[in-house]
Amino acid sequence: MKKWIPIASGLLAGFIAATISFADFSSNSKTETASANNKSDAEKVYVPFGKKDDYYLFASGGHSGQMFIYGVPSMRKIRTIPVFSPDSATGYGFDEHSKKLMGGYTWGDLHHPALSETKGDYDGKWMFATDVGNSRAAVVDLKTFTTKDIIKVPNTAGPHCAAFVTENTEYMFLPTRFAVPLGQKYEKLDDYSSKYRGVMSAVTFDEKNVKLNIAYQVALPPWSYDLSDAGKKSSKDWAVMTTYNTEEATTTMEVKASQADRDYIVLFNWKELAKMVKDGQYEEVNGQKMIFPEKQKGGIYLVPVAKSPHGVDVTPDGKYFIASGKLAPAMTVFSFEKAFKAVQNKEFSGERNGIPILKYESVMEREVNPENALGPLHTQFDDKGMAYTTMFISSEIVKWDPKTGKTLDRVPVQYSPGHSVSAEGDTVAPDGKWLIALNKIAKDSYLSVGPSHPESMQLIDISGKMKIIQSVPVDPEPHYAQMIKADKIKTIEVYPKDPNNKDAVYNQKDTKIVRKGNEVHVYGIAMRSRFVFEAKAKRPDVIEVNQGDHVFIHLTNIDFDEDITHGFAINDYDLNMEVQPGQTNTMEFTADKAGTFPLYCTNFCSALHQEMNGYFLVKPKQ
Ligand code: K7E
Ligand code: CUA
Repeated sequence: MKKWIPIASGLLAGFIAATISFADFSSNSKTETASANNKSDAEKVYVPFGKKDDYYLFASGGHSGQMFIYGVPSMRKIRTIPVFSPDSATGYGFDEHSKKLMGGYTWGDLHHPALSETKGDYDGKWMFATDVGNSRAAVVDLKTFTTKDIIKVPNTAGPHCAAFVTENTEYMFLPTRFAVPLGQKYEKLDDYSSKYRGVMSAVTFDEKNVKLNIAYQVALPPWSYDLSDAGKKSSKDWAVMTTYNTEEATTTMEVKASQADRDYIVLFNWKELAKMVKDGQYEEVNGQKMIFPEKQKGGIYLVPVAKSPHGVDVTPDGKYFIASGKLAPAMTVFSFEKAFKAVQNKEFSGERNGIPILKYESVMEREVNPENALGPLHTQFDDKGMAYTTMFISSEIVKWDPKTGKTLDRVPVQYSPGHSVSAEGDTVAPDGKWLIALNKIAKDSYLSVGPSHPESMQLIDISGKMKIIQSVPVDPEPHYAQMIKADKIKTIEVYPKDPNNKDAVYNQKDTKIVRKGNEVHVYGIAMRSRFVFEAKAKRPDVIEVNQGDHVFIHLTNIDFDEDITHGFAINDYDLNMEVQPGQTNTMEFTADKAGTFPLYCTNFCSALHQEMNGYFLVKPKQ
């Protein structure tokens, strides 16, 4: 293995320069090459054809705006779920429903997928995610693996610090990475400290109506909120989030936001905040209920932490939260119990922006500093409560005991892991068995595809001494992932008939083309291997409109057979959508181009798929 020092990250370059003198990077090069190198390793990841994987892995697609589904342990990629970006394969972002969901945006930056939980355990029903790029939140239905709702989160810019759900999915919290003036109106950067805010949104999910809602927001100081986690068991009413740039720098952040020796973890009691809102202790800001901690006191505290922290993770037993300082080579274990006592006894060392600061010594349990481990970012847990922390700079995973701070094991990864994910890792009862390192750099790992390489995911067997047994490339960018037992997810085979859907047509004889002025509504059917738009017409598979008409094509797939999906594309009209078995979907557009345009099924559905086409005729304006 080559010696490798990650100098690509601007954020960390200064730190590397400062620490290079004592960093022993050669320790990695002495370690055996971390690859699967014998038959028994290969057998562990081999899932023979016909057999299925034990776990689903939901990997964030970062700035692809999508989510990727893998099977574990085979690490076979199964599917892409488009969430915040359009996807021409499925027509996501082209059909009416998804176009509306996208809200006019064409990309997203999805960092942290979060499965819904019941009693602190993944329940396999829903998946949540947020978009750092365009400040949105989304929910994916795991019966169909499709995005069901997206909301724009006002007053915020870049909800990176999310989504992490509370024990029974009461809330997910969306604190933002970037501070902006409320409503993102123009304010001078010289007025940053007085006019800018970092806002935390508490989002609820209405399962019955499949709707996300913003319950309330908190106008926090103008700092960057980075990662959060919800409490568990005895700490279940609480949540924690890391924050950096408490220096309130407005330029050259990489230097100026790293000056203070300490930043903070924000510790808050969401039940108390909800009660404040119920009691009317908030102000209305751009339609949102906003708590201002300097005026509406209580429920929020600051815990000092080593400078520029990144991840914060609550242990499965809910007793501790562990912060990782990306610029300090240490993990800090804090005790919830100690924090509650410190709150009760008002053991404060001061306050900032009206938020009391708890005394560091009153809350800190221990500082953990594994030898030569650099750049700790995120921590996961196994079935015995042991912690696994990714080391971005020294490119390794360190296993350690939160109760003693003792280092137990370490394994080099290729290279620069951000997060890692363990099986059922964010629940009150992780499975152990597997850990996957989500690496930022994969050079040397796969066939070269030019100057830029994919990211990588390395599967690590953690049942004994940690060992990498598989490595797969992954598209940008796996920030975080969650791994859930496969049998918890119950997908449907076909969409059931929906008698209340006015756009659905289930019988060929009911197909019709309805004209109202310059609006044309097509109620059509897709079936193996033809389209029927109007059964009684001379050519049932042809749609004819006038130039300038506003066209709605409602299409129902009446093949109630698992996996018989049809597509619907109009040549040169830049339009494509899919209809899954039993599904009705609508495409809306203006027929502004006159001419003759073939329409066809894009999803290979039968031996006569190539015959599944027709014409879209647009009569020119006189
Ligand atoms: Cu560390 Cu966005 Cu969770 Cu990437 S974040 S690594
Ligand atoms: Cu329907 Cu191809």
